[in-house]
Amino acid sequence: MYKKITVFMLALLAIGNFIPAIAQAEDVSIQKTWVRMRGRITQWGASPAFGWICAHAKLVNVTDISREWAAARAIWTQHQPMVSTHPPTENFTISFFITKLIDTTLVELNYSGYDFYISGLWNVYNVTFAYYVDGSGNLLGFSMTLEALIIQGEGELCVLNDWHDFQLRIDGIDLLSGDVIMYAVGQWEIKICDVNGDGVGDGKVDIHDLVRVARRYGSMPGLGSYDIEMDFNFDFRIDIGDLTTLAANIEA
Ligand SMILES: [Ca+2]
Ligand SMILES: [Ca+2]
Repeated sequence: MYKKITVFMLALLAIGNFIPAIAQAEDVSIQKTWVRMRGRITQWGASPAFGWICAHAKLVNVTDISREWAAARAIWTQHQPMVSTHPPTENFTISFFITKLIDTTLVELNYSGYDFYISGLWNVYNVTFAYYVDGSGNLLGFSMTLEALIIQGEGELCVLNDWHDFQLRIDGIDLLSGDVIMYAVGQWEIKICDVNGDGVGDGKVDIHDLVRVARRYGSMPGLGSYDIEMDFNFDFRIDIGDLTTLAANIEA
């Protein structure tokens, strides 16, 4: 009998120890922060450059354990703007550079003197498009060549001077830099396909975003009003693939 009581009391003690653990589990705090940044590339090493960079990130903190996600890509040329206001009248080529973050090491706000910071591995390519047009400026066809310059190079995107400037350092190429033209940091979800209102978005993906992307349908670097922010699959063309992605994300 004595043994039975002892066992029962030990069981109670064990339950007693277990209850606070459950109570603590209910105190889990989850904090989510979304970041969007878009910049204009103006400088590549000592030379002027023309292009854009865009980055999205999500920082999640679950009871002091951080998890991050980030996507970033950039496109730039050395000699010519990538947007054409008039249809081309003859065949032409355009050579440009692109980079894409392919693996993320660190994503932080207010880190080491920077307003926003992403480090990771980047691929860099030199891309050349040859466009064939008729006398009316209609695109008859094109060819693309892609030359890998850097594969999995270590690099970091740093936003500084109170979100005014950015620098993109990638091992093996010169420093890219320019101005931040838009950024958003919030506790609400910033959706990649929310691109209306000059790219700032309005918090939801709907017909307004679809119209904005559809207006750039068929545009490519150097041809029409190509916009990296709306080239969701980053295949250098705003086409049915991007519209399909947007349509799949439209909210009721
Ligand atoms: Ca929208
Ligand atoms: Ca595309």
